[in-house]
Amino acid sequence: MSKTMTRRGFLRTSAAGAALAAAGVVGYAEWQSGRAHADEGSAASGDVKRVSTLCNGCSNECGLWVNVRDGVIHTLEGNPDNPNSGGRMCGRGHGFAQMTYSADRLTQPMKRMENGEFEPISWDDAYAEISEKLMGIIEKNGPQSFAFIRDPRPNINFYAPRFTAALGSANIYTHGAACNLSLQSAYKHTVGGGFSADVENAKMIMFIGRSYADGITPASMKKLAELSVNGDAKIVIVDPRFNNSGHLADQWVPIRPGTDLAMLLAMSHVLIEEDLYDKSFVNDHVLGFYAFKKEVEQFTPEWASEICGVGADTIATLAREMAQAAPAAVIEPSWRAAFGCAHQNSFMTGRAVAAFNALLGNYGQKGGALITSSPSLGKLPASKFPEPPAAKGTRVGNKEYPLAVPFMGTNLAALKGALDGQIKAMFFYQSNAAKGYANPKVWEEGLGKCELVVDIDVQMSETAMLADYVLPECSYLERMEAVYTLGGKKHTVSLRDKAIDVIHPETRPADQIFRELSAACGVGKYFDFTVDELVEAQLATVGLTVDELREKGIVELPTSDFEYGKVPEFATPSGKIEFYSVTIGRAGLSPVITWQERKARPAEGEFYFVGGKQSVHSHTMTTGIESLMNISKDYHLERLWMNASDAKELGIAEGDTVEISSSEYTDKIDVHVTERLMPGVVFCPTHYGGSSPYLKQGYGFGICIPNFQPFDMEPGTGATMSQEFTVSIKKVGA
Ligand SMILES: Nc1nc2c(c(=O)[nH]1)N[C@H]1C(S)=C(S)[C@@H](COP(=O)(O)OP(=O)(O)OC[C@H]3O[C@@H](n4cnc5c(=O)[nH]c(N)nc54)[C@H](O)[C@@H]3O)O[C@H]1N2
Ligand SMILES: Nc1nc2c(c(=O)[nH]1)N[C@H]1C(S)=C(S)[C@@H](COP(=O)(O)OP(=O)(O)OC[C@H]3O[C@@H](n4cnc5c(=O)[nH]c(N)nc54)[C@H](O)[C@@H]3O)O[C@H]1N2
Ligand code: SF4
Ligand SMILES: [Mo]
Repeated sequence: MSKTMTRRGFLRTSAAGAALAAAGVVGYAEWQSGRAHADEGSAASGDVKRVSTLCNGCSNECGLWVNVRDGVIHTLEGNPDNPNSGGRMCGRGHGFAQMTYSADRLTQPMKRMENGEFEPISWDDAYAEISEKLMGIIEKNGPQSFAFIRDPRPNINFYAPRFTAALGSANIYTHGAACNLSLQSAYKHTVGGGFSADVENAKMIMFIGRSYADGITPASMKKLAELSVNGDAKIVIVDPRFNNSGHLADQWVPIRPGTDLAMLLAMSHVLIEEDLYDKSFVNDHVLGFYAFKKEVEQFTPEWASEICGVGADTIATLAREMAQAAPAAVIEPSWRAAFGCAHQNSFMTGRAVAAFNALLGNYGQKGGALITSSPSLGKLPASKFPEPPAAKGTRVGNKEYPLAVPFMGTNLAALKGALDGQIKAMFFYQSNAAKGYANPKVWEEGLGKCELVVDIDVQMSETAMLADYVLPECSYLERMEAVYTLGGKKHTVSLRDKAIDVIHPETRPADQIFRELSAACGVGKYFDFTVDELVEAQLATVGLTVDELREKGIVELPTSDFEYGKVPEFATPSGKIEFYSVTIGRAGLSPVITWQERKARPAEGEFYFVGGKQSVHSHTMTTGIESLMNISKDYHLERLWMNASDAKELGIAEGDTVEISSSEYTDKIDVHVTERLMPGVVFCPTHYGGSSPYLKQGYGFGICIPNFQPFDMEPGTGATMSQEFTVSIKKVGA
């Protein structure tokens, strides 16, 4: 059976959507006119309320206040008490609220028919059919033939693992393999977990392929802007591209993609060779320093310069300046593009970042690298609400990729499992895996081999198009969820609350979907509670009631144990920062931090390829939002960046169309000629190239980067290696 959406199927379901709209459901246009109406009669308009909730435009989940007039979302404001938003919202947050009123939303459960087309199905029938198929698959192949992949947010982090465990499967994954699995795993095995940079107090800060002004979190952006304007701190951006944070920086260090490790090793070489490292910190808190010292003897700035393209003097000077500013000097932990899941040496690059910070002795210091705790919440009383036992099996992928952070795992192992017949049923929640976690044609093949694919989404994403059943969740403004906690220097709790009633009567919140679906699967006893009961139990241990939290929106807890100057505990096997790791050695990788090449290197005439975020979009999911896509279209944000000298050589001018090819794929795209990118590298935003005809705004606009990426996984972690390919470029039109 073909799982590719047919044009006819698309038209038929649009007709179903139109029928709903005709039945009086509010659409985007009606929302706008409703808002205008509410504005006109603001004094007279009856019901005005302010609801505190959390944005769902990205994983930052900023706290916000929603102003609701006459039951319609009117405006959104950042909640000033929220450490993630600092009282601000980004453009995506405002734009994404329109999802609630989007005409492209899913409004009813959909089922793929024998002929490959989607038809509406009732919830009861959907639950009955899904549970029968799922339980049949599990009975025949065992619970380990079922896998669940989700974007990890607090609410689904409660429901999805519980559902998976209730069915006896250990195969629960996050999207991490396509985000920051490599570096989070590196930090876990080197310093015991993630860390943050104390931006506001830094005297020198280096960003390696991390741009606060593009991959936005409002609070970080505000801190960086303040540091740049008010302070005398030195801000360094290491990036093949002069990204938008470059405007706030003191120095741009262009570097060849996937070679940051060479520069980091050479900077460590300088600190050790010139006796500039923090000896007492290293003595007390580092394991394997002498093995590392011996290793980096060979990694001189001259050696690194040949590989990464940064001048040897620049490398040595940067290392010395960092040492001089230490301990208020830090390499920011970064997030995705450079070494979150990009290259075969991304894990090693993360280790080298953690090690360089250790040489500066900056852990726990003002302006350095901070390891902080998070608040812990109460649990549902097991006596009243039975908890499923932990699954007996080992998660698929854990054996081959033992270094992956356990919370994340590698979802690509589930895909491999589907390809080789081990996984037969796959569920997705808020996850467009088939468009963004690895090459889409491999997902299409893997999901095509599954006997059951279920996707819970708010719109007909590319992954939904490959599913057998698509279950429509109501939007984030129409539901209440489990408690959200934020750790760090301060501890806070907040709530995603329901701002308005459900607009489309046949959409449901996740808690209801899991309660009903688990009952259909015969494991309903593990979900026999309401979301209110869950929240109440979670808040019990922090001494808050739901109403108190609702009223304040965000509540700071008095219990953070953070203190500057206190060296944190390193949750590694040795309790020290491990420059040498037995665990990593056992996994078949070098136990000591050392040099490792990237895999794909351009042949003569080819280019390195780098991707990155744009401030107005989140991954793939905002490309259905009209107001955000209008910005992309008006400013041609989809274009491929190319250095002016490269363009000249290839006879390419601004706006020309080129053919771009990798080993996997060829497409066409217009070029933006710029000096903001080093020669030999091309850059493209990651958001575009939508292929779901249901999402009309983004359909066919720009290129989809994962199409160009071979299917491959990083050794040790199983991350996707999103930039391990090179491209050739040819002008095809002016
Ligand atoms: N092509 C491409 N791939 C990428 C990236 C990229 O920018 N482009 N970014 C990478 C990174 S850094 C990450 S973290 C991952 C992110 O990967 P994902 O978390 O999968 O992010 P999206 O691709 O935006 O897909 C999110 C899906 O959730 C759906 N959704 C939105 N709101 C809701 C909701 O309230 N409920 C439910 N049930 N569904 C909802 C959207 O419609 C969409 O289909 O992707 C990685 N892969
Ligand atoms: N606007 C927006 N903001 C977001 C998100 C979003 O989708 N949109 N998603 C959130 C999420 S989940 C994530 S993971 C973060 C991502 O946040 P970031 O990791 O900061 O995001 P990117 O823009 O992907 O990458 C930043 C820079 O890395 C550079 N780069 C690429 N390869 C290399 C390399 O090999 N070496 C070096 N030194 N630089 C390189 C790119 O040129 C780019 O300018 O953003 C978060 N915030
Ligand atoms: S950064 Fe923007 S999109 Fe993300 S949660 Fe905050 S306001 Fe929403
Ligand atoms: Mo991410």
